[in-house]
Amino acid sequence: MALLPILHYPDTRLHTVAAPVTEVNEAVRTLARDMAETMYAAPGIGLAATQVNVHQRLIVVDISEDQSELLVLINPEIFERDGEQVYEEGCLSVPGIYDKVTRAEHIRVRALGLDGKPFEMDATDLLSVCIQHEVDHLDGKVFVEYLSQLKQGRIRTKLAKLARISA
Ligand code: QAP
Ligand code: CO
Repeated sequence: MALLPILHYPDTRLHTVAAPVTEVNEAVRTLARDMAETMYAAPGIGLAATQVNVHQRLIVVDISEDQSELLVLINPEIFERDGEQVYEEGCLSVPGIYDKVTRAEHIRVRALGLDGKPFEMDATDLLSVCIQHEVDHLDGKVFVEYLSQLKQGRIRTKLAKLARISA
């Protein structure tokens, strides 16, 4: 097991579009385990491979209170979206920043599991927000890009200052 370093906005590597996983092998399973460990240690409720500088389509999500409901989605595809909800989002790549984002209320998702087998699932509420947020990372998109240019500028300035202090 290993904790992986997380990229921080505005690192341009967060804008990389991830490539599909071509084979669910031991290396992919190890990556999923290390990502779950990294997410739980933070603690967080979702992490995309992009955030640990691996540009493959893999996300881990666990919205349970007690880290008991890990979901690993490989090559996730959201193929239905209905309704709207607003949720105050955060991101392990944008520490200390939280803001409201409007997304679909209900989604249907197709993905491969750790066994390499395809499955489909429904998600609503927080789980739906979390999956949409993480799939955005795989497409090179960070949640702050839904905010106004003014807010994005302020967030960049704040995180650049923090990065200088911790360097
Ligand atoms: C994405 O985010 C998410 O700023 C996952 O200092 C967030 O796990 C989806 C975190 C909200 C839906 C709703 C953020 C931890 C964790 C921070 C996270 C921080 C420490 C964020
Ligand atoms: Co995020």
